[in-house]
Amino acid sequence: MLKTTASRLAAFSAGLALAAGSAAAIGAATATTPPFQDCLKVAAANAGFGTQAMADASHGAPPMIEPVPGSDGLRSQLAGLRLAPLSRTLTAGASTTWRFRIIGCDGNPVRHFDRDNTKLLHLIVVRTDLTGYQHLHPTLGADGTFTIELRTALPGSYRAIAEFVIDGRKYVLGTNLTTPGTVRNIPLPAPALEKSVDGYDVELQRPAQMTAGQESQLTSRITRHGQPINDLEAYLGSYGHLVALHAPEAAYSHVHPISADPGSGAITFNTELSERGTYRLFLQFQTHGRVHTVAFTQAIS
Ligand SMILES: [Cu+2]
Repeated sequence: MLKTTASRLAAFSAGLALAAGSAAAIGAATATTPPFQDCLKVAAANAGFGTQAMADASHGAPPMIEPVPGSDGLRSQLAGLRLAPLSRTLTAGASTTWRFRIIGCDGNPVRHFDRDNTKLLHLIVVRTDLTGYQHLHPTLGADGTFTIELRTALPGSYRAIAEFVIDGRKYVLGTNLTTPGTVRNIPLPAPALEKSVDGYDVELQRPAQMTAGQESQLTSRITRHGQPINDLEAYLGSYGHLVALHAPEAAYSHVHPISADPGSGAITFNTELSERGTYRLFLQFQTHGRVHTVAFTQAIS
């Protein structure tokens, strides 16, 4: 708990320093991480993870793999794994080929990943003011190098957050990237329960009180011209994907959909957001082969 708080504070003050000026000087500013761990200790600590996923699958529900503790995306190292970027600098308004590896506790790139929601690795890229959200799927090369074309519209400091499964265990690691230039941070939009995107209106239904560390259900209802949509398509194996990022340090929670009614445009998620304060929720859904992304600011007490 103390370690978590310390690393969040470190990430927060790094964010403040960046907000004050150019993003060019970010360098190696990442959340503080515990020293690299011994492989045997890691294996012992991880023993038992993955059994829950198998139990869920045996009851006919989609397998839900709970992340390894500490998978909040604030760390670049966790449980013997390390997110290692080959570069950290992007270009405003242009595409940059970004490469990274997941280094195992033997010091070599991991080359075998389990598919999770149809993909080998899910990459979230977001500016530290939580604008410019992207959800991407890098290509894995035979040598364990992931490659993705990254395009950032605006200068600033970005978090790249990788979510992946190895040997039935899910991990979330993060790192900082920089798009040099003059940074103008955009204030977080006010909390709202209705947002529109690409001609769709999305209403978020939530309990009046959402408490940090307690499970609650969120339902998104999608309408078009005032009518519930009936053409929701599966995207990455489910009807909706919700990512919650805590402001301002972009601590990551992936939220599982628990039910969806594609004929009425309703998707329900089980959330357990661990921190008080403000979250930015990014909902993605697909219609007619196109993915739509809508974001909500929400307060958690
Ligand atoms: Cu993904």
